[in-house]
Amino acid sequence: MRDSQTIVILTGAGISAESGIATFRGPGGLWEGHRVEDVCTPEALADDPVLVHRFYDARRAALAAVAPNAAHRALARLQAADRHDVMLVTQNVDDLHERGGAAQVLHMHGQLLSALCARCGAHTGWAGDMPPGTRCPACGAPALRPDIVFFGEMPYSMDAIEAALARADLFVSIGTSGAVYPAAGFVQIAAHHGARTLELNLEPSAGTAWFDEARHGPAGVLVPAWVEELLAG
Ligand code: BJW
Repeated sequence: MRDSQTIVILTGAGISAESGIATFRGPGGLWEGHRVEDVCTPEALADDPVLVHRFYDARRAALAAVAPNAAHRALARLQAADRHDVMLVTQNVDDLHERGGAAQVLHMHGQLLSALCARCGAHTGWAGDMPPGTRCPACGAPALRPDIVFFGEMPYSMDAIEAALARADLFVSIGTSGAVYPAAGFVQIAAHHGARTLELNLEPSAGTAWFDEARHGPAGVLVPAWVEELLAG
């Protein structure tokens, strides 16, 4: 393996599963009988704001009871080693990469610990509950919502991510089902631009055939082993 590669890493719910956060499409993926596709839409927020805010209040509160696992820590070690140019992109809205020591993380689907003002667009750090009608600290409008990218909304940092995918030597997808776009299409973009592609997931994802190599097993085992291999090379 040659030195100083540009590496783009995409993580999904599977990397946080061993920390005790349920994945979306696996066992325990339903919340009070609702699919994520029914709760995470602008229409659901407009029609039943109490339900949507309660869903995110519960998930925000649950962060206090979980901790980063060996996979989060291994990716932080890879960044800290500074041998490679590593962009870490996560679909996860938890803060386990940061608490695991990652120096740089792009949260393309938003963050539980942030609030977005639907009126002025300000982003504000947020730790507690957020009932419908909570006032924005920036403009005062009663328009705060979870800072989460709902279905039909544009994920964050797409220009930076697409630019990194175009110059990547290696693209690695960890713990994601490949069910949700645009993230599910990153492997094709990276491969189109000449990157080698690697999947690390519990089981073959929907896009597994697009990857040059796929390793299947728990992230807490696969990711530290891959990082050690990369840093030893
Ligand atoms: C383990 C493990 C262990 C378990 N170790 N692994 C028709 C066709 C194509 C696209 C569309 C379409 N209709 C609509 C769309 C677009 C839509 C979409 O993709 N819909 C699909 C459902 C079809 N996408 C959007 O609307 C997005 N916006 C958009 O497209 O804007 C337009 C655009 C145009 C051009 C360029 C760019 C954009 C927005 C998507 C927003 C997603 N939001 C959510 C919820 C918010 C966050 C939150 O509340 O947490 O994000 S949905 C949910 O799914 C969440 C996740 O980030 C996302 C992905 O899920 P993830 O992470 O893959 O989890 P799972 O549960 O699916 O999989 C876990 C995996 O881990 C499994 O494979 C397990 O095996 C594995 N695993 N344990 C390793 N221990």
